Amino acid sequence: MSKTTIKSTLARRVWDSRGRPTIEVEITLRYGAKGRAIAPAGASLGIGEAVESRDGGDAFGGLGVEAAVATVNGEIAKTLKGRDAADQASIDKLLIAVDGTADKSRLGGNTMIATSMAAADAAADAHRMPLWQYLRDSNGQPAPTFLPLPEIQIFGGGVHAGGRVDVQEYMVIATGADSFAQALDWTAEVYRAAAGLMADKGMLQGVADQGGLWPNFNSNEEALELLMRAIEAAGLTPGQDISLSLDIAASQFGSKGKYHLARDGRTLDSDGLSGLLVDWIERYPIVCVEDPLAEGDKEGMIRFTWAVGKRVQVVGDDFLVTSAERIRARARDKACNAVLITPNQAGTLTETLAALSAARKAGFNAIASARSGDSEDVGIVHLATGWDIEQIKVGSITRGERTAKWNEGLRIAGALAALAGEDGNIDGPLPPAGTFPWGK
Ligand code: 2PG
Ligand code: MG
Repeated sequence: MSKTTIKSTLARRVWDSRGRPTIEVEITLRYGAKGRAIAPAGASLGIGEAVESRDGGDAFGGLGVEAAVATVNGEIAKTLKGRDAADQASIDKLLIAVDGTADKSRLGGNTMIATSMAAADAAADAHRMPLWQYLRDSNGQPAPTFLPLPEIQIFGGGVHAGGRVDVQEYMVIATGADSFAQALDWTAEVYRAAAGLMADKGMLQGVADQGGLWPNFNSNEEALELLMRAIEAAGLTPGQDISLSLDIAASQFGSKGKYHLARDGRTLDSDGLSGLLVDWIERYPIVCVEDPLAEGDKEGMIRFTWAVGKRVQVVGDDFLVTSAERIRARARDKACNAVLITPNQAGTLTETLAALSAARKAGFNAIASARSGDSEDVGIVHLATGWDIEQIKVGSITRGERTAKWNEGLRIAGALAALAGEDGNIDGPLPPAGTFPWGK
């Protein structure tokens, strides 16, 4: 028996940011240390993601998690009792074995990721450390030297905004910022300026799923134009201080050969969509494009990456689904050059870390990501910092489930400074020069 021996595992049904049920798992260890985690949920799902356990039926549109809660309180609690929460690989291996499916559909990816993360959180608590620090310490690594560079949504779109525009996320990256805190400051000014410009035109109509402004635009490109004006109105220089990033989430409006841009009233083939995006990249300071083509359009992804991959991050989200195997295969094909690391797509922490290692071997940059249906859980910020992930994406700079993460980043920045004897940058240093294609 050690201080990280699992005594009990308990699940409860809680709520996510879309007002949908989700599962929280709480693990208690032998001498009272506790950890917990809440599963997030995506709206734009990749085909290869771990499958969620949802009850079906009438209640909550079929999205209930009673079965998942019962599984944790019964089968999983029994399996984990007496196991070592500090041995993450064994805990996750057990969960995978008990599930027994290739897509995690028996226990549910939501059930598994909440359990897996809760175990890590409990082990950290037993060591009286925040999770980011425990992740380092347990591997004998020194304290992190940077926080992830934020990628922050200004306009929502796609399935996060009822299809009002086709592009799913219009984001900014503070490519000129000197610190994590400054990146947030600048982005908050851009968000405020964008809201002001929208209000002046009578276009301000609330927010989308992740707190980005509602995309009340007449074309997909109009959002880019307004974003440029907002950056300038905030007194910042587009392309220097602040650059643009898009999540096209192309699988949501098309597949190989046929992409229907409803807002623009046109249908493009793979090269047509690629060409449109390359044109935008030439005319706007876009440094990052996620899922530019559909997850099944590998040839299109290869051609797009060949065209812009030297200067732009081509990020696989639905295209890679945080799978080590897919990252390896698609890196060989040169079908993208960066990866979104989204733990609930993988289903366990160990598999998420394996995906990150595969990305490192492939020379890909990584972006830790929350989901569009999220909660006050801040685990993703701890993983990003503890694992040296160089970027993070958790939605906009509004709404509690988003600010919970940014604010936790600020706390971690303070903790890193304290560890460095207060001499460090209390605003949170960012990854070193040479990390990103844009130079800083
Ligand atoms: C994405 C994510 C997060 P969702 O596509 O990148 O923004 O959205 O959680 O709906 O898959
Ligand atoms: Mg995405």
